[in-house]
Amino acid sequence: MTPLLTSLVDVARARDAVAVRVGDDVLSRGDLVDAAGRFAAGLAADGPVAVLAEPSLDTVVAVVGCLSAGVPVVPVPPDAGPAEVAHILRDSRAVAWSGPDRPGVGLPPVVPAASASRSVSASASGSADPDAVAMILYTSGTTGAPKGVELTTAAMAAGLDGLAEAWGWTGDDALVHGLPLFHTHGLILGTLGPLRFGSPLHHTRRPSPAAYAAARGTMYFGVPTVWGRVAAEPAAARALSRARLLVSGSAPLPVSVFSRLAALSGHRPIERYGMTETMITLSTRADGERRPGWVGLPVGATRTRIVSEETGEPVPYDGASIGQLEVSGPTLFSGYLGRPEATAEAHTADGWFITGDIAARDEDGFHRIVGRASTDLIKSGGYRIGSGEIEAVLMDHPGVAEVAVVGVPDPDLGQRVTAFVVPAEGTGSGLAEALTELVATRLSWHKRPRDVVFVDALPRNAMGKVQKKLLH
Ligand code: MCA
Ligand code: AMP
Repeated sequence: MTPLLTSLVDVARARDAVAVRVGDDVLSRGDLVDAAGRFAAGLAADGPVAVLAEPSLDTVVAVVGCLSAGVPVVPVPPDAGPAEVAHILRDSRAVAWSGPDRPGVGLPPVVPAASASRSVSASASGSADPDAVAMILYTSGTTGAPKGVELTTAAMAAGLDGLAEAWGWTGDDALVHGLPLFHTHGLILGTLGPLRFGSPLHHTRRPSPAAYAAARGTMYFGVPTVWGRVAAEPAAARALSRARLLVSGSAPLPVSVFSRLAALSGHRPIERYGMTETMITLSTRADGERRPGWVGLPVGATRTRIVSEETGEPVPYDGASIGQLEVSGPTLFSGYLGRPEATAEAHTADGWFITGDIAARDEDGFHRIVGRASTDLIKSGGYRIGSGEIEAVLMDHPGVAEVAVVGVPDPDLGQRVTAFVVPAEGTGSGLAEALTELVATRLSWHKRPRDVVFVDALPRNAMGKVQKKLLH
């Protein structure tokens, strides 16, 4: 088993080199290993640790500390409201809390020890069980509260190595991004990746065009919303011409953004596709074709197949025939924490993971993502948001008689969370603002409806089921 944070194993080499920079705060390789060792030594129990995942050096230290101690990390979104935080803590059975105190958390804080009794370099070199769950990421489904996706060290390592091979990612790279540290993109690819390959990370706190332009990196990560904003600021986009690779993922990159970015920066962006449950499974390559609207070839040992939704049979690989995308390989999650039925439902009888995305593949193995099978999963700004969890919160408001939440196309965010509401009788003004506020404070800021549309009735079919495709 290759260690996960390989670059930290031989930390004596280049102790003073920069490992991570967040905004203006910098941590050297040596200081990161020491601080993570003290964090690990301060862990009183062996269970999962909830880490408030603000973009900060403290978050990086906590994550590396947990990994080196062999306890699962549970990243908590910093904008999560009390209901969402309570759900994550309860569901994950976290035993300790890392980060600024929050009302209602009720877990003992991690107090780093005065000295490191556990060696990060030793654990990074593979003493921890590669098949043990190392990370639990909470992600939305079509119904109910977010589920905990269990990822092993082995899955994360395989996922990162596949990307290194596809992108030519080495210790000579310097990575820049400003993505949240509670999802696969910003945390596993964007933080553990640099620590595995020894390429310093510069996290810009926010993924703004100005911050990307001011940073000096060889490789930049962004979600399509970020690239759309960069492409809209020609000076910022031109400043990225000195980079080696611009990488887009987490949602579809509009062809117009691809073209504009290419024209301004001289780089045709790499597009890659993945899921919290699977790591990144498809990507174009640094040394290969980059085709707008297409997400490329299987990464590493990943295998894909596309099956007809009607017949369950494979569709022809002609670039046009579409079906459900299924994947298998060493980067898959080990299950939804405590939900064996949901885990089983997400897999075929022969063990392939059903992504829920609709795709096509051409004769050369290139893949194109066409959309999602369900209207109940929304992608807004690269965040995956389940309509069911938002509907449940909105139904709790006395002013709401009926509600349906959908993603409406949006030029900046890809999709905009939109709530169609049948108001209860006698409801006064200010309801739209109250509903937005309710979701923002109970769940997360990024899950709040951007629009609330009042309607007399929701469109329903003969069975009484809301026809979300008619709402836009
Ligand atoms: C933000 N604001 C707030 C709060 N949070 N105000 C009050 N309370 C809050 N809690 C304010 C900000 O200060 C800002 O105001 C305004 O809201 C908008 O903030 P901004 O961050 O620009 O938000 P946005 O425009 O809504 O978001 C765009 C974004 C964001 C920055 C691109 O959506 C984002 O970070 N997306 C990344 C999602 C991601 O990483 N997904 C990966 C999932 P002002 O402008 O006045 O300052 S992993 C995955 O998908 C797989 C595996 C994969 O393939 O990668
Ligand atoms: P999450 O688990 O939050 O990472 O969301 C995964 C979902 O994001 C996938 O099921 C896709 O619907 C979407 N997604 C990720 N990358 C891409 C991409 N490059 N193109 C289109 N959709 C994407």
